[in-house]
Amino acid sequence: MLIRRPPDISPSEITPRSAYLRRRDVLAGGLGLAALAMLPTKKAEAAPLAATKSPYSTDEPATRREDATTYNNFYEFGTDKGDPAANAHMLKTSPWSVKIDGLVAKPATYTLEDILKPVTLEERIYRLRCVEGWSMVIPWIGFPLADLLKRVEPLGAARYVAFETLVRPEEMPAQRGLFQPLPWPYLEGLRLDEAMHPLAILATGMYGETLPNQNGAPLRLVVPWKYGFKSIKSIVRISLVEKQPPTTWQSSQESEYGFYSNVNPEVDHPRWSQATERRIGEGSGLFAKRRPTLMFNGYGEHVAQLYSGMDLRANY
Ligand SMILES: Nc1nc2c(c(=O)[nH]1)N[C@H]1C(S)=C(S)[C@@H](COP(=O)(O)O)O[C@H]1N2
Ligand SMILES: [Mo]
Repeated sequence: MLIRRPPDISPSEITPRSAYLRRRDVLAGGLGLAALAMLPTKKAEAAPLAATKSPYSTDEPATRREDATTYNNFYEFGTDKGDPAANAHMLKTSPWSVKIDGLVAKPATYTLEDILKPVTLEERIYRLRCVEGWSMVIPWIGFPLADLLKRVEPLGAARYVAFETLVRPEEMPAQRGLFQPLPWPYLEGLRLDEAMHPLAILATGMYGETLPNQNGAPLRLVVPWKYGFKSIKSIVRISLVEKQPPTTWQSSQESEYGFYSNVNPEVDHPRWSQATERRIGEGSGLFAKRRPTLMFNGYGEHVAQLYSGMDLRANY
């Protein structure tokens, strides 16, 4: 038998934590509780990912991993913050492929391994600001979205990038319920120059390990200067297009969520202010400390020039 060292093992062969936990259940059934008690109690998290440090990282302290993996928005698994952590183990993330099509010279359907082979993974510690008024600091592991887009060679007519999450009702409970919180598939989009910006990454990991399903495994977008909902999870399709593509939140509530969705403390959501935010882990309820929300979530020195001359009230 061929014994392979870790660098030869492809990401899809690494046992996800959910599969590990299911295996524990099987073991518990077969061996009885006494035997289970003797199994190592240390949780086998997904394998560590090697990543280089990035100058784009914030030096703010990271949110506790426990909070970032149990307080989530991933409506395919339910609308409560705890639903994704409770249900996302049902999602089968391997094998995984992403179709890249539209206005490109080299359309392709890449497996996750194809996508990761040529890239250098970096750790990017970014603030994530949800439109609901809370924020986190998450050490992502990923690579620039631009690296993947360049591989398929966008044509001159391409002006926008459309992203799609999978539709798999057997594995995503909110896609089969009577109450469907959103239309599926979940859709997002960026202007091509936003997508090519070095701050926009595709993440495959966080906290030094492969992404937990509830955070968007195996591949999710992270656009740190925009409200969290732009950072679409579990991506299966990326299309380069000429016209501004529809996005899920815009089509479900046009007056509340625009295409740009840049973090902007000066433009209120119609039902609440966007001037401040609560950092998850810094108290709750009446005692929650509120921080001022920063323009472009604090990334203005890098991205403000993308919007020079634009009215950011009209293009919210
Ligand atoms: N497919 C999909 N992607 C999604 C969402 C979703 O419901 N479905 N929620 C978005 C919202 S509103 C936020 S704030 C972030 C949350 O990311 P996190 O749970 O990793 O913190 O994911 C975004 N990506
Ligand atoms: Mo959000």
